[in-house]
Order: sequence, then structure tokens, then C-alpha cells
Amino acid sequence: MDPRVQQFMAMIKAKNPGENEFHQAVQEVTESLIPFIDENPKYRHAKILERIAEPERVILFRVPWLDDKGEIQINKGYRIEMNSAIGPYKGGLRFHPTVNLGILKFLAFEQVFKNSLTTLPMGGGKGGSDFDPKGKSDNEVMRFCQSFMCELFRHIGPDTDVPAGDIGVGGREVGYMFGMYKRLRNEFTGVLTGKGIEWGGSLIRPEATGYGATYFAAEMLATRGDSIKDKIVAISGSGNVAQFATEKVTEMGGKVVTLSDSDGTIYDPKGIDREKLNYVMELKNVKRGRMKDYAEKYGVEYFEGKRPWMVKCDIAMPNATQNEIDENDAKMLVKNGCVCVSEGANMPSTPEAVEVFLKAGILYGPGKAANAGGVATSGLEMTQNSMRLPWSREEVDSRLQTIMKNIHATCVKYGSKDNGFINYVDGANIGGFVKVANAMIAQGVV
Ligand code: NDP
Ligand code: 2IT
Repeated sequence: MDPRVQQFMAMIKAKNPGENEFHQAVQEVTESLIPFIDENPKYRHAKILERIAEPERVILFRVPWLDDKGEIQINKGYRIEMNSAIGPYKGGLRFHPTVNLGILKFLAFEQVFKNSLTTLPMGGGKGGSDFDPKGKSDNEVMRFCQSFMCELFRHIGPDTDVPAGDIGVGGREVGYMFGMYKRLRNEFTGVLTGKGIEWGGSLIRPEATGYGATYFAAEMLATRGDSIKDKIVAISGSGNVAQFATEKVTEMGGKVVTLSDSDGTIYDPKGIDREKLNYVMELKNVKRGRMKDYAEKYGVEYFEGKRPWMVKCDIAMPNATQNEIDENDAKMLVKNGCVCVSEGANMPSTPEAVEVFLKAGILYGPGKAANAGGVATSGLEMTQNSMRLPWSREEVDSRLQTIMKNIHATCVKYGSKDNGFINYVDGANIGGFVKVANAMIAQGVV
């Protein structure tokens, strides 16, 4: 490791003990940035790296709520307001039992670079709770969301901090939180994105992350004169991102052969077509069931406790969670002929896995570039809310496609190596950094 990266990371670890995912995210960015900062010493003099790795504000709070038995439950609530140099804090809320400060800081840190890449004026933030929506009734989820917003409302606002969904937070949860915010503030504003279409939401926002990650894969393949048509695609997850990636890949002529949840993976070599995807959407979004049921219904293989990466595929789209592709998974993917990885999830590949992809010279699109279509379309929802004028599906989708093309072009600009290889990790990290860093310098020591 470069001694300067080592030294910087020693400081980060000492200041943020035990926050492993945060260390991982900061280290990856630092490795890309140190050579770039050498060439541009103004960023060193302004201590941008040190400043950008320290959240502007961290909010921690108690979320008490009553379950259906009348028993009091207590969860932790968080909002990390990471960086507001180029716009209001923007980023999702995650409700999952594994949520802790380190995970939310990694997500907020990634969000700063991702949001900058979108070309839209959004700072970076993230929040959530260790609340587990699984197995909870609608009423329990509503009471939890209302209690969560009873504290969060005083920290957010349409020009201050605009949360949205992430794991465990979809349209239902955004609705309950928006209702409580509106009641507390007596204001109807675009304080959250991912809203329902009847009350300020944007068309294509639910689809945007999965669509965007697919558009990004198509852009990467095009640099090698290739496309998604006739490609075999392995997707992990079966939530929002996985579902709409499946939809778009299929529409573009590819064949999705896997989906998964935290219990296991289904392998459907014939491909997950429209009818089967409709079943998955009903199963996951309405019945809140398990992918195992898919295997039973369609008589396909189910791998209990396994992730999809042992399956032969041309393209891999990890769309579940962080660190879901390790070194061995990456080696297996490359060995089986995978030529492209487009990350719908945030930081789904371990550093060792990323190393395997880069060494093999395959097309590797890191989450902060590949999954930026979600937050970009949140930005478009904010614009429509400010104008009080909704756009058509076609208008939003066409803007999303343009944004994904621009993000790809930025990665090419900052990530192209002398031998012609595009290192999208460097491209995304440096491309995302420049605008934020310049804004921080312009705004002085604040
Ligand atoms: P959902 O809650 O809709 O779906 C999450 C999916 O991932 C589920 O299938 C879930 O399985 C699985 N999963 C979650 N945690 C784990 C785990 N620890 N191990 C294995 N599987 C797991 O979330 P999203 O689809 O919205 O988010 C998926 C990923 O995409 C996350 O990394 C998120 O940060 C990222 N992302 C999301 C965006 C968005 O707009 N929603 C935007 C950009 C990135 P199970 O049902 O068993 O929990
Ligand atoms: O990780 C992400 O970019 C998201 N969960 C979406 C954030 C948003 O504000 O739409």
C-alpha cells in the first residue's frame, strides 16, 4: 500500500474506531485520489481529504414505538449529514437490523461522490434505523415510521436535507414518513423523494436505480463494441433495484437467470420473463414472501444460503447489499466468463474482489457510478416538486439515460489509463471528487 494511504487510513481508523465499512469506503477513494492530489496540490493545502471524510453533522436519536401487542419497542435512529458543498444533503434511509453508525457513514460518504457524478446539485447524506420491517404488520411499520419522523423532521427540509428509500424503505415507508412530516410542519413540500405518484412522486423513480445500472452496463459494453442483447445476467437481491434491473435487462434482450434474498438464490436457466417477474413483484412487494417460493412455483433450482456468483454468466449485477462478492466469488465469475459487473448495490464487492476484476481487465462499474440513476431521478423529483409540474415517463427516462451517459463519460475522462483500459473506480472517485472539492475551496473553511 502507498505509505500516504497507509498514514491517512491510520488517522481515519483512530478517529473512527470499529467502523469497518466506513474505513473500506474511505480507503478505496483515497487510493484513487492520492495520485490525483499529487498533481493538484491545492486540494492537499485545503485539507480536502481530511475534511471530506468527516461528516458535517451526525444525528442520533431514540425511536420508541408500540407493537401490536401493546409492548414498547425501542430502536436507534440516525441521519448522517455528510457534505453540503454542492447542494442540500441527499440520500436514502435504510431500515435493517444490521444498521449501525459505520455502515451509514460508509453509505453517506459514497453518496457525496455519487451525487456529484449525477451532475445535479445535491450534497450527500444517509440515515436509517436498526428496525427490522420483516415480519412486522403494516400498522407496526406505520407506527415506527411516524415515531422516526417525530424526531427526524426537525433536521430535514426541502432545501436542507432530503431523504429517500434504501434497503427496507420503499413507497410504503416513504408514505408514512411523509404523512407525519406534513402534519408536524403543516407544509406540503418535496422533503422526501420516492413519493407516490399521486402526491408529488416522479414517474420512473421506482425503476430508476435498476434501469440506470442496466444503462451503465450497456455504456460499458459499448466501449468494447458489445451490448446486453443475448447476454446471460446473474442478479442478486429481489428488492427494488433487482426487480427493475431484471425488467430493463430483459427489455434490452438479455436473459436474467438468478435472483436472491438473504435466505438463498434461485437459478432459472430459461430466464425470468415478464410473467415470472410479475410474480416476484407480487411476492416481494405485496406478500413480502421469500424467493424459495419462486423455486417451488416454477420448479427451478434453489441454493439455500448461497449467493448467485457460482452460476455461469456474462454480466453480474450485485443488487442486494455491501460486501456480497468476495475474492472467491470474483474469481469464480471471471473464470466462468463474466465480462462485465455493474453494481446496483452500494459497495457490494470487497476490495479483494475489486482487485480480481481490475486485474482480469473486465468491465467493472462501481456502485457510486453504476447505481447513481436512483438518486439522480430523486434529483429530478426535487426539480419537478420545485416547479410544481410533473414530467412524463418519457421525459424522465430520457433525462435518466442522458445522466447515465454523462456519468460514464466522466469515468472515461478521469479513469482512462495509457494502455486504453478504463478504470471506472478511479474514474468515479476522481470525477465525483473534483466538483465537491472545488466547491469546498470556494466556500472557505466552513
Ligand atoms: P430492498 O429492501 O428493496 O431489497 C433488498 C434486497 O437485498 C432484498 O432482496 C434483500 O433480501 C436483499 N438483502 C438485503 N440485505 C441483505 C443481506 N445482508 N444479505 C443478503 N441479502 C440481503 O432494497 P433496494 O433494492 O432498494 O437496495 C438494494 C441495494 O441497492 C442496497 O445496497 C442499496 O443501498 C442499493 N441502492 C438502492 C437504491 C434505491 O434507489 N433503492 C439506490 C442506489 C443503491 P431480504 O428480502 O431477505 O432482506
Ligand atoms: O444509495 C442511494 O443512492 C439511494 N438509496 C437513493 C438515494 C436517494 O436519495 O434517492
